[in-house]
Amino acid sequence: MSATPVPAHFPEVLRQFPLAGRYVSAAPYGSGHINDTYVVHCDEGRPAPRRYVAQRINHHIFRNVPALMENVQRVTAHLGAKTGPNSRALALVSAADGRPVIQDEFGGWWRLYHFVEGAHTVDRVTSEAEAREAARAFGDFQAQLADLPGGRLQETIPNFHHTRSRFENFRRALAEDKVGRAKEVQPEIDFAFSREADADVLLGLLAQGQVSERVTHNDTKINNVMLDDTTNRAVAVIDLDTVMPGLPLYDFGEMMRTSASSTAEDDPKAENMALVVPYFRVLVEGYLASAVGGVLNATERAHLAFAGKLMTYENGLRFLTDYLQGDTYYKIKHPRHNLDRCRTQFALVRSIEAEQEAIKRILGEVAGV
Ligand code: ADP
Ligand code: GN1
Ligand code: MG
Repeated sequence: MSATPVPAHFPEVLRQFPLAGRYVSAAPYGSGHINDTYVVHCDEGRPAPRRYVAQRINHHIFRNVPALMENVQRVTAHLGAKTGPNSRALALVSAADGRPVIQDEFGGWWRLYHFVEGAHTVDRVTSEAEAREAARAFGDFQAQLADLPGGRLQETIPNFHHTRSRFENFRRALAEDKVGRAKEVQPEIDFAFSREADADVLLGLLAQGQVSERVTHNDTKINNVMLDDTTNRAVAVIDLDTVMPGLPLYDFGEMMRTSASSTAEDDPKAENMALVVPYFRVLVEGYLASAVGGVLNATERAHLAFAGKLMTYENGLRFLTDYLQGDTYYKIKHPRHNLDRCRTQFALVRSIEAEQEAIKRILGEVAGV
C-alpha cells in the first residue's frame, strides 16, 4: 500500500461534519504508515485559515472501527477534561449527527480532528531536550489515563505487542513465502530465529505477575507527540488508535526504538543505525521523572532497555513479515521499503546488545536497578 491522494469524493465526506467556514482545500499529510491523513483548510473570513485533520481509518487493520472510535472518544474526553479548555490536547470534531466517525459510499470510515496549531512532529530526535520532552509527555499521558472511567478499553488490534504471536506470524509468512522473497532475505530470517527466545520474556513476567497491565498508548513513536513550534514543549500525544491495555514497558520500548536511534527507520543503509546512548539516558530520566515514574516497580525499571530491544526486534519481525507477504500492511514508497525498515531494526537490536555495559551503568545510576 502506498500514500493515497485526496479522493474525489472528499468534499462529500466533509459535508457530514460541521466545519467552521467554507471548505477550501485538502492535501495528504504526515508520514504515518497506516491511516490516510489529510490536512483540511477552511475559510472562515479570518486571515489565517481554520485547519482540521481528516483521517480515513484503515479498516483492514482496525477491524472494528466503531469500537476503536469509542476508545478514542473516551480517551480524548478524559484527557480534555484533565487538561482544560485551553490545552491543545487532541480533540475530535463529531459529525453533524453526533457520531465520532462516518462511513462514505465506498465503506471508508472517516473522522475529523481539530488541527493542533503551532506545533509539529519530528520523525527523528535531534537533541536531548526533544528526547526528554517526548519521554515526559508519553509518561504523563499514561498516568493521566490510570483513572479512565468506563471499564477496560477494547483491544483494537488483538495481540498487538504479543511478541510470540508476532513471531508465529513471521514463521507462517516464511512457510507460505507467497511472493517468493524468502530466498533474498536469509540473513534477516536467520537473525529473526536467533533472537526468538526474547519474544517470551515480558510475556513470562506478565504471567508471573511481576509486571502488570495498564492503559497504555502502544505506539509511542516519536512522531506521535506534537511539540510546540516555539518552546519545543510537548503539547499533545496523538495517534490514539492503539490506546488499550498494555505494558508500560511497551511504551518505553517504542519510544526508545524511535527516539534513541541514530538514523531513520527506513534508512537504506542499515549500517547507519545504532543506539544513541546519551538519548537513552535522557529517555530513562525523562520517563522516570514523569507522573508514571513512581508507578514502575523494580522489575519494570530493570527491563527498560530490554523493552527497547524487544520492541525493535518486534518491529523488525513485522516489517520482515510484511515483506514476505508482499507489502499488504504498511504503506511503502518503493518495493524494498519494508526490507530496509527490517534491516535498520535488526541493526538497532545488535547495537543495543553491544551497548549492554553502558546501559547497565545508566540503569544503575538513573533507575536504581
Ligand atoms: P498514522 O496512524 O498513520 O501514523 P497519525 O494519527 O499519527 O496517523 O497522523 C499522521 C501525522 O499527521 C502525524 O504524525 C502528525 O504529523 C499529523 N497529525 C495527526 N493529527 C494531527 C492533528 N490533530 N493536528 C496536527 N497534526 C496532526
Ligand atoms: C505504525 O501508525 P504509525 O505509523 O504511527 C504501526 C506501529 C509500528 C510503526 C512502525 C497500528 O505506526 O505499530 O511500530 O508503524 N501502527 C500500527 O513505524 O500497526
Ligand atoms: Mg502516527
